[in-house]
Amino acid sequence: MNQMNRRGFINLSSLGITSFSIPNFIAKESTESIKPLVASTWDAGINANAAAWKVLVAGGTALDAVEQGVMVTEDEIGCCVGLAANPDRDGHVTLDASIMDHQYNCGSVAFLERIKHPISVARRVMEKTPHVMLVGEGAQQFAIAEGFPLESGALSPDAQKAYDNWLKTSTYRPIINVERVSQPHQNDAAFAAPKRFANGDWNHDTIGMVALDKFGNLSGSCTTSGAGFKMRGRLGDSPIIGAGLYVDNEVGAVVATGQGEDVIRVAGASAVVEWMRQGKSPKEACRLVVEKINKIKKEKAATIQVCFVAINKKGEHGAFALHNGFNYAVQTQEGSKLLESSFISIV
Ligand code: SD4
Repeated sequence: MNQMNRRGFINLSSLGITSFSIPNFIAKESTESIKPLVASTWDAGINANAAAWKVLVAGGTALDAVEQGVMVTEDEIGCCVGLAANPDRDGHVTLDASIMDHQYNCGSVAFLERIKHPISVARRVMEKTPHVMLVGEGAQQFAIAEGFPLESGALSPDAQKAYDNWLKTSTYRPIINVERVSQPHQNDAAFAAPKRFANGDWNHDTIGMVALDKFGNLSGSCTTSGAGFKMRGRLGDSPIIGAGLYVDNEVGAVVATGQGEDVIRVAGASAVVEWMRQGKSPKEACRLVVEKINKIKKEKAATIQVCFVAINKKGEHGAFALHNGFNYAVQTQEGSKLLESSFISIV
């Protein structure tokens, strides 16, 4: 958290303010009502949406779209999702992913090593096992049995560099998605590592995607390396159904990104869906849950980022974040766009 962020952070809840108007220049979310539609977290979502869109315009299902979409990001070299990501503090890349369809079917994997496409393993868990979640060695064994190749486990050259740098201080400060990479902390190796993500510009490690297909069905997916230099065995919200991802085909689909621990404690994605069930727009629903996290975290909210992206059955989309800097990608028949999310803090 840089000085600007600290000074600029306004804890509205502590002032007793629970609603406020969003300046027009950041309130860009649309209320268009169309399908198909796909929306993803962050700018990596542009490429991921393009792959999902191919599935959707060909008349495919939202489930296929959200799997194939995020696979693009899992494959991207130099991206923070997938095997090229930063390792945990013991030097291993461990991946989490989840997927959910329009019939409350869901699958997830967590603490998965050396497998390139965790999202596809999550889908196999959903479709081929009586379980929802497989973790660690068991998840890897299942993946191998399903024909997924076991990759080398070596860090990518950039991740190796970042890890070597981090080892100089081994400072563990799980601050996710707050720092702009172009303004890294001086003398803080924990923040130096994300500089390598020159294309993404932000310290984030996740892609979440939600889609509505031409049949009017919703699905969602989420895949992540979690948090760079995390404790070995740490899981965030992304593989936890109801926290990082939730889909209720009667209502809407939601994904989260940011500090997973704080998304888990409010069952974030599920909570956003419930607000939409009560008639809130996707953006309003996201805002209400972000505000709850803000209220719970008090002054500590200044040190974390939490963001939600939501779509509803009508094809409306929206997002809300604790802090400035979150964007999300949307593709519809009108084209592809990157939208800035509204947020609570002013930085
Ligand atoms: C986690 N929510 O593991 C993920 C991290 C994230 O961009 O979203 N990074 O907590």
